[in-house]
Amino acid sequence: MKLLTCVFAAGVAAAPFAQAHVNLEQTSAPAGAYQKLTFRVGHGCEGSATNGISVLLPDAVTGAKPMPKAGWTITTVDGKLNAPLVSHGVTITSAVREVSWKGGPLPDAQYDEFSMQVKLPEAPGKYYFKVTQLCDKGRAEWSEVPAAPGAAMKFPAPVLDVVAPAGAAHQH
Ligand SMILES: [Cu+2]
Repeated sequence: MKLLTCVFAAGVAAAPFAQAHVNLEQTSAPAGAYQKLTFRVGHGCEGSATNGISVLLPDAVTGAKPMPKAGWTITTVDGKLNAPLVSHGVTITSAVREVSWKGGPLPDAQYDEFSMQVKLPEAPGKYYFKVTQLCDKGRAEWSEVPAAPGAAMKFPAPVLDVVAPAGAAHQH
C-alpha cells in the first residue's frame, strides 16, 4: 500500500505543525513510574478519516492498560520481551506489546486522544512509540526515529523522555 505523506509536513522543513501529527501529550516522565500516556491525533491521512490507531510499545515499557473509549474497540497483543524484567520481585518475560483502537471514524477536521497507562523503564532515555494510523483511505506509519537530534522527519514516532526521578542520585 502506498505510504501517504503528511500534508502538514510536506514542503515544511521545520516542524511548526508538529502538533498536527500523531504525538504524545506527555513529553517527559520519571523512570519506573506508572504513567498515563495520551496519543493525540491531529489529522487524518491526506484528508481521509481515521478509523484505527495501533501503538507499539518499546521493549522495556510494560504493564500497558488502555483506557476504554466510547465508539472504539480495543485490542491488545502480548509478546515476549527481548530482555526479561524484574518487577516487585517477579520476573516478567512477556507483556502487552501493542495496543490498538478501532472505530470512529474520526474526521480529518476533528481531533481526538487515545490514552493508556504503562509502567516506565528504570533506565532513563528517549523511548519511541511507533504508531500506525489507519484511515478510510490509506494509512500513515509514525515510525521515524531521528538519526541526529533535531533531524527533520515526515513521520516522527511519538517520543517520551524518561528521566531519573528527582533525588534519585542520592538513593542507593
Ligand atoms: Cu502532521
